[in-house]
Order: sequence, then C-alpha cells, then structure tokens
Amino acid sequence: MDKDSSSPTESSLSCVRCGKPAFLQCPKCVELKLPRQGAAFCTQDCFKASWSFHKSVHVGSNLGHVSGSVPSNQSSDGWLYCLRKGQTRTSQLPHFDWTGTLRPYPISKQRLVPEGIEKPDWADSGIPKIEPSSDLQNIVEIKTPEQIERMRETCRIAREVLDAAARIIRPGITTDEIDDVVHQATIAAGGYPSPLNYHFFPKSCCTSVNEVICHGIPDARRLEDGDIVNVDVTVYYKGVHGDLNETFFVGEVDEASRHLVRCTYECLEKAISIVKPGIRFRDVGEVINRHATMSGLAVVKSYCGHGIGELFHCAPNIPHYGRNKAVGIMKAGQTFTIEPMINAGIWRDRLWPDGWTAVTADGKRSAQFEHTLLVTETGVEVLTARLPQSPNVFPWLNS
Ligand code: HM4
Ligand code: CO
Ligand code: CO
Repeated sequence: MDKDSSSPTESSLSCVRCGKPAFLQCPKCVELKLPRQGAAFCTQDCFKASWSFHKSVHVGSNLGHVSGSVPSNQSSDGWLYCLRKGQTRTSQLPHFDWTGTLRPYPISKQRLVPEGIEKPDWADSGIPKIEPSSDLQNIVEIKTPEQIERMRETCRIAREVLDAAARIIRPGITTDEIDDVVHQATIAAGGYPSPLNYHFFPKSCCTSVNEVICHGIPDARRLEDGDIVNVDVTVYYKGVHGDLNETFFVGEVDEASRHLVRCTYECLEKAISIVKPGIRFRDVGEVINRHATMSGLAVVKSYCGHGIGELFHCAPNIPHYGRNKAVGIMKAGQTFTIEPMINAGIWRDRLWPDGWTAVTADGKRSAQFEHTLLVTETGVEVLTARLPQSPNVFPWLNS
C-alpha cells in the first residue's frame, strides 16, 4: 500500500469505502497510472474490505480499444450478443436500422448471487410472480414507519453502490466492468441487484451510453473520451427496493452534452421541489416539460417514474411529459421514483433487437437522473440523496 505523497498532512482524496480522508493509494492503481480519486483508502482495513470489487478497476485498464472486438484481456468464449427473450444469443452483430453510431457488444455470462442473500421472486425464473397481479398496481400504498425505515436503509445502500460505480468511470473501462462493480458492491452490502433476471434482463444494472435513453445492457464496449453514460442501480434489501440513476461524463465532453446533462439534473430537482401532500402526480410532467422545452430539449414519453417498495415497479405511474393523464394526488407515506429522460433532438424512442435498449429515434444523445422519494407531511425526503462522501462528478455542484 503506497502513501499518498502529494499531501503529507492533509488529504484531498476520500476513501473509496467510507468517504473519510484517505492517505493510502492502491499500489496496483499507481502502477497502472489510474486516477488517484478512485484508488484512495483511509486504512488497510478499508482497502482489504474493498478489494473484491476495487480490483475490477485494474482489469483491462491499460489495453487499447480495438473497434468491434471483444476486449483483448477477455476470452470471447461465453461473450455473445443479447437478443430478445426466446431467441438464441449469437456471435454475429444482429441486423438493425441503427439510429446513431453506437452498437451493441457481446455480453459476459450471468453473474451469481451467493446463497444467503434474500432474492426477489424473479431471481431464478426470470418471471416476477407477485408483482404483475398485485393490488399495488392500482392503489398507491401508504408505507408504515417500519417499511419506511427499511426503504431508507436500502436506498442508502443503492446510493453507495452508484457512487462506487461513479468512481471507476473513465475512458477505457467497459460497461461490463461497471456492472461488475455494481454487482460486487451490492452483494457485499447483503443486497440483491434487482435488475438481474427481472423479465430476463441479463445484468445487475443498466448502463446507457450516448443515444441510449434507458435499459442499456452492460457489455464489452469500452467507454470513450467524450461519451456520456447513465448508470441505473436498484438494490433489493430487507424486502424492499431502492432505485436511482445518474448520467456521468467520460473524459472531456462537448458543450451540447454538458448542457443536456445539466438540464436533465435540473428537471429532476425542479420536479422534486413540488412534491408534497395534495399535489397531483400529473403536475410532475408539467414542471419537467417546461424546463426541458425552454432549454431546447425534448422529453421521452415511453418510460415513466413508478411506485416502489416491496415491489420494483407499481402504482403510481408518473409520466415526465406535459399534458399527461396520470391519476391521483400525493399523500404522506407514499414512495415513488421520478426519473426524467431528456433528449437533445426529438422525443421518439426505438428498441434495439435485444428487446431492452431504448435509443433515440434520431440518434442524438439522451440523459437521465433518478431518485427514490418519500412524501412526508411537509414535503419530500429524497431517500437516495447524495452523501457527503459522494464523488464530486458534477461541476455545477461546485468544489
Ligand atoms: S428492467 N430496469 N426497468 N423501468 N418496468 C431491468 C432494469 C428495468 C424497468 C422499468 C422504469 C419504469 C418501468 C419499468 C415496468 C413492467 C411493465 C413489466 C411492470 O423495467 O414497468 O415493467
Ligand atoms: Co427502469
Ligand atoms: Co432506476
């Protein structure tokens, strides 16, 4: 373990595991010249405890990207293109009228969750059993204080998992490596990564690059300087789900993309600011639509915010676009997500042959931010809020 030589008494770096000031650098990261912020630890104990997922940042880090190929540190065995449910995976790029320049890459084999971690009912079969026919698809549950406390715990874990992913994002890493960090950090906390095998979704999180709107599948593609990437994390822990996502910059990103991502962040902030008992769910979309259209951007209509708790997706349905017909009025004790997807060009989306990846119809970029929220007597509690130790990756949040 190397001492951080630049600052003998004060550290500008925070520990990858606990967020405390960090004076130790992972020696492997130093050798590979990896960013210091993602490689700093306060103590040997935190370094050792983080190793199972931290080590994934070393893999393939110094290998050049060969366009269209599987990363050269991986065997191509077991890496196949994902096709929609019922179709056999192939080693050939499927035919499609691609809307932009992004293409799918092969995906690695399914990750395992240790015995002893409580799993949702789709973990083995790929089919949610309770969720589709639950009464909670029609009525918006008022959570008990005990359910709310479990939601707080789970959402805090989900935040820490997303932050672990944020810390490794840089040009050259694959979205599969992001998925591995999400998977390992989730199980290390005792949770199950909710997306894994939900309606046969093959990975533990969604990674949506550039023109991908949402539900991008982590694969062998390496992030490139100038990309934007959304990472959407949902954790199942103590019988409840916590769901959040953020869109990150990869290296130096152009001004139009910085505008898109910042505006999308602001759309979510403005939407959260109206949440309190008595507000109509349909008003969320008015606030988002106003800010997006005033900024020259468009709101995605096909994917909405959703109720969350003991179910991953339930009532209420919360559209992000204007003039929507969402039913119901917010009440204290309800929990749901708001997760606007905002496009640089037109609002229309199309689906890739994998049955999951939603892309913009015009191939221009899309950004998204998401929080899980609790309606309180006086307003709102952001259950997935940033923590003091969350990485400083958004320039507008200053310092
Ligand atoms: S599936 N993330 N998200 N997201 N689904 C794997 C990772 C996933 C979703 C999703 C946002 C809103 C709604 C939904 C949803 C049905 C219709 C089957 C209940 O799937 O509502 O799924
Ligand atoms: Co989703
Ligand atoms: Co989400």
